[in-house]
Amino acid sequence: MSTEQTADGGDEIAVENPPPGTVVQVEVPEHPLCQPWVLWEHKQLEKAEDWSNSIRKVCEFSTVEEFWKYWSFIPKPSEIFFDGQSRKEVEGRTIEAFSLFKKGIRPEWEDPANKSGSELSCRKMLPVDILDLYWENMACGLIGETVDDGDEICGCRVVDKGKARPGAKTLFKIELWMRHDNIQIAERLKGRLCECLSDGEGHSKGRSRHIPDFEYKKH
Ligand code: MGP
Repeated sequence: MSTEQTADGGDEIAVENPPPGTVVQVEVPEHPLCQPWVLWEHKQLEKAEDWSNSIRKVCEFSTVEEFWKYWSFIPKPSEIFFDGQSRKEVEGRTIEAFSLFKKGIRPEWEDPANKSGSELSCRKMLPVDILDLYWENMACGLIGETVDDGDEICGCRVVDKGKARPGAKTLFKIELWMRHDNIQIAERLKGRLCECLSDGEGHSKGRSRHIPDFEYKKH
């Protein structure tokens, strides 16, 4: 028996002298996340409709591979949020926010994990490609546990705050929700979050870097 590396240089696999020309099927174990996460969508509410009706669970995942499998099928904010002309419908629904939360925590203030918590939020007219980048970087930073070194974060949201009438300005909100109302913890997480968000944001001529500025508030 010999061992070979997988194409991505990852885990070694055992190969037991296959005859030449044989297609060898190998099961490479998936890479578990520290904990399972759930992605939610929030549809645009009709007037007087209850907030909790706006929330729908989209998927849950507990490995890196599952995350990317779902992520590549979920619309990017730029594909559906207000772009200065309209919001785009997804299967008859207009989505105005996505939330990514640890499994077991609903993306609402009323959940016991959020009730006495707080949030960092950044409300900005970001170019849509930067919005997509921030959303993906934030998701990866949370599920990869690079932003939080404890269990302070409950989840995050990306919200379309545009007025959704032709000609109106685009406006988006990025939020990080925390378990506690503690400004010192929030400041620490904010530093790491800002670093994480702009990862991969190139400088092109005539375009300055977007510095996300976060405000802290208790729920
Ligand atoms: P928001 O999207 O958090 O925006 O909530 P913000 O910054 O509070 O206000 P705005 O000026 O941008 O509109 C918008 C509205 O959605 C709130 O005023 C609530 O009516 C409702 N809402 C939002 N959240 C996150 C919750 C929640 O967790 N629970 C309930 N019950 N209502 C919520």
